[in-house]
Amino acid sequence: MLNGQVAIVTGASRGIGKAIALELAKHGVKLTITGSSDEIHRTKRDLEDEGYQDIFSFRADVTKELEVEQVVQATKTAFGAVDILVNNAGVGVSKKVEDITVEEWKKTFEVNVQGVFLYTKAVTPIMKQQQSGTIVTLSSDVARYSLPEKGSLYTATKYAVQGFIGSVAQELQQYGVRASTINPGLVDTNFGDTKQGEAAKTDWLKADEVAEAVRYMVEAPKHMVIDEMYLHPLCQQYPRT
Ligand code: NJP
Repeated sequence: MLNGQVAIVTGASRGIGKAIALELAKHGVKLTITGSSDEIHRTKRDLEDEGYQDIFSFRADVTKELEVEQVVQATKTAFGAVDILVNNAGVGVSKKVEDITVEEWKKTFEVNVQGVFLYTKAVTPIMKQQQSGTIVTLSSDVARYSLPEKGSLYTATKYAVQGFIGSVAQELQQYGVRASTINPGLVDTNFGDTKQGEAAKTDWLKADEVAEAVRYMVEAPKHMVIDEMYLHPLCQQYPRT
């Protein structure tokens, strides 16, 4: 069902984004992948080593409007469409509120919120013209259950993302365009200042499990929208609301 479709995946240098790129490639999706470092080209090479083709990698910062527009236009020119956008790039800051600097506040909002806005804005005219498209944004479980400690900044960005996508979804549904969030709990990656594979993270979700959930969302029949998907490891405690 996804075979031949075209996707842009942001933040695919490693972690969840790289796993999403691999999962979509396995299902025949043509890919544009981005990251802000040259590591993104390694992801392309790794995918090609596994036999996948039709992959463009761009070193492009999600906070820079011009770079975002170039990525989206280059994708449309090369592949003729943009069927799927996965807003995955994100950063985490874990600090007590009194220790957060204004620079950290702005930077985190720029990547986690403005980056989602810029890519969503850039693909919208294309998807409206196509009368189809799916936008999946990596939000977080913290968008419902605020992080209890050192999490105010990160939590604030994901609440913003949740509100933005919730509104965009309603704006675009009349054009056949779907917009959703996926809201994982703890995932074993190098996110923030953590290290993938640490012993304490053995029972956390794995990046490829989140990637499978993203694929399930984009593969849903065109008349069906999965608005949000919350998933978390069984070991993670939640305040249930
Ligand atoms: O993070 P990590 P995850 N422009 O740090 C890229 C959410 N999430 O995979 O720029 C473009 O391994 C960076 O590439 P590079 C989380 O909020 C996670 O765990 O080349 N790209 C890298 O590829 C985030 O939205 C957990 O260094 C930029 C990628 O982003 C998403 O899942 C829980 C960039 C980050 O890879 C992926 O997180 C949760 C920029 N300016 C939600 N800045 C979790 N891990 O537990 C960074 O609820 N990147």
